[in-house]
Amino acid sequence: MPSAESRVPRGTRAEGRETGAPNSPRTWGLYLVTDRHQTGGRDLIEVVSRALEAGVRAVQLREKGLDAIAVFRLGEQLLALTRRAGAVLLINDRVDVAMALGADGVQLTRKSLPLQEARALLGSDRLIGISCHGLADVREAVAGGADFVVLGPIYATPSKASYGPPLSPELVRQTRAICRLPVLAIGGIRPSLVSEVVGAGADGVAAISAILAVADPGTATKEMLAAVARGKGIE
Ligand code: TZP
Repeated sequence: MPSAESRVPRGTRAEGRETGAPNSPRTWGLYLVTDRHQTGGRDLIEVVSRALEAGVRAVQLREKGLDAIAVFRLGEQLLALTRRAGAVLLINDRVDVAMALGADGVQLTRKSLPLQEARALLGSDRLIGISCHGLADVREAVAGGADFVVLGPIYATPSKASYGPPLSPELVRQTRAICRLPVLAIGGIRPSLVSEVVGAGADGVAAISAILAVADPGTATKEMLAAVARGKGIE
């Protein structure tokens, strides 16, 4: 079996975290989050591969309600695709699955292992993103040594009713003021809303339905990436 090092593409881990290197969360632009229920009956792997071909550089495997073995099997397939595309794969919540796969990191939520425990298991080379729903979460993520935060839901989203009403782009601004980590805005993000969150200080966006639920995930990916680049004044 190849070593963990040989399975990780160059520039995807610690060295890219804070420097703005190619696979730093600061430069991902779009962080694609999976949800097998939102593909309109299409195969999830197929839809994600369209997005990767269109330029997605970071994918989060977030499949609620699956056993560890099912998440692991999906992760194996996605890891092969992300490696080929030079993208990173993070696993939602399951530190054990991320380690078993040799994935690039985890996305932790309030219900996950505490950040310090996850870091002790994963080491400094793997990315740890924290899902934040307010400034208290952000402060905790910063203090705990997270690599980046995903903040939301910023706008109303059909994908996640459980976190209550949308938070607003103003929270992105407040987060930027207290947090030097890369910040990705999530929740109801569409290309037309990107300039608002990037203008408020987000380094990029995360999305499910805008990519997975549309007829053409490749074109949607390109539009989202272009919107982020425009918002950041890169194009
Ligand atoms: N966390 C906050 S909102 C959300 C998650 C996982 C769902 C985002 O889905 P969509 O379809 O991009 O609004």
